Amino acid sequence: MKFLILNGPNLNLLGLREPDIYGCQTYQDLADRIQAEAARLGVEVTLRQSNHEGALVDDIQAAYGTYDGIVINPAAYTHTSVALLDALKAVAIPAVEVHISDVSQREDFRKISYVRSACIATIAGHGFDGYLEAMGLLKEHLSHCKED
Ligand code: CA2
Repeated sequence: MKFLILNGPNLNLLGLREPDIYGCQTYQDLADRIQAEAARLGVEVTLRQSNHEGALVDDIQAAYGTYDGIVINPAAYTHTSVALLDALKAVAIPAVEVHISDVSQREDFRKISYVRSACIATIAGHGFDGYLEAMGLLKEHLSHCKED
């Protein structure tokens, strides 16, 4: 089972600013935790981060036929991007939307997610654990699919 873990703009800056919202740990710490969880679950993961909407669309398109699941934190593009929504719908790979912070408790514009309707679940406000929960959820979802 192969998962693509996609992170959007500015998430490469984790740990450097706004620790009250995003915590003190860095993007590399996140990557290490994801790799450790992948080993525990027995799945393969590829991590990608981009500050560019088109590059994220390219990554989603390229996932078709290669990856079984996508974990995506589109960051600010969550609240603006029809392009990411369309790409997720086009490839139809089971995807889970993750947010480190609880977007439902922040500014109104963060309550809107364009990608949500293309995802099987949204996990928000669980910090880095949300990514690990998303991987477990995808694994469970895909195992059920294979039984059908
Ligand atoms: O809570 C999340 O995971 C977000 O997707 C993070 C995005 C934000 O635009 C979404 O509304 C919620 C922002 C990521 C920026 O990350 C930073 C990391 C360190 C310093 C500054 C920003």
